[in-house]
Amino acid sequence: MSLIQDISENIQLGKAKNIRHLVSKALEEGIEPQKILNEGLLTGMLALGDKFKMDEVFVPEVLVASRAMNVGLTLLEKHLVAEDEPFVGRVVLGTVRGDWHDIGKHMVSMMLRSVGFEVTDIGYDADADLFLDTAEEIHADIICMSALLTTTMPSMEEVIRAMEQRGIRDKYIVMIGGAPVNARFAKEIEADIYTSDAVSCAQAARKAMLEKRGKHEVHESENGTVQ
Ligand code: B12
Repeated sequence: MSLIQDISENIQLGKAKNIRHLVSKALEEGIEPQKILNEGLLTGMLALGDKFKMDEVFVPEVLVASRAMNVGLTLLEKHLVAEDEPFVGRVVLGTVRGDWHDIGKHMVSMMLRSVGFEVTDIGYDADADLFLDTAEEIHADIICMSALLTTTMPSMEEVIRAMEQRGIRDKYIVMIGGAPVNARFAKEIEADIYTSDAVSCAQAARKAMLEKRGKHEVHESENGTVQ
């Protein structure tokens, strides 16, 4: 069995210690971090997801696999996240109220940091107040919400409605994502941006920040405050 297949198998078995060892070994052998992530860790997690759907495995097995997955992601982090990217902006990132899925969020965090964002991760099961208090506290530019359950998608809308109630809707760019979310839902709840994966999330966030900066500068010079 190849090292990559071994990683995928050990994710499915939830063997965090083995994952630590195998991912380190794969890196030492010069295997691309992106390949370890996509073909090893993610392939294993998604294969287990299929077994979960077919009732061949249950929540406890998936939970231990998720822990092993997050161990692997943490090991890959310093190889995937460039340290020297210039600062682009601040993001508050969390999985919404009622939802415990955090693997996709972990990947989104890594990719945002790799293009120069400072990310404050508020964890999972995060309610509207936690998102908004944190955004205000750290002077965020973007609020990023993740949901993996159809039943927790309405929690995303709660955050947007709470922003309106606080009169701060226009202060932040709102991005949403996660497997059941789509562009139509984003439009429906008036989120600004939806993308389907962590890489496109980081690209779209960066583009949105550059546009926001551009608009801000034009607006300020129209008022004569900035030359
Ligand atoms: C792991 C897992 C769990 C673990 C989570 C542990 C953890 N630490 O995350 C545990 C065991 C806790 C769990 C529990 C449950 N789960 Co679950 N789980 C999964 C599983 C197998 C994998 C999810 C995953 O990590 N995918 C891999 C990541 C990388 O993908 P991702 O999250 O989609 O993220 C990518 C993109 O979506 C995007 N993205 C993510 N977030 C964001 C945010 C932004 C802003 C942007 C732009 C993009 C973006 O970028 C990511 C990377 O590219 C899925 C099955 C599957 N195939 O997805 C089921 C699944 C999500 N679970 C499901 C269910 C039903 C449950 C339970 C209700 C089961 C139960 N009976 O108790 C509970 C709910 C618990 C709760 N309150 O949250 C269903 C959801 C069905 C639905 N449509 O609602 C699924 C689809 C399984 C199934 N087929 O039935 N689960």
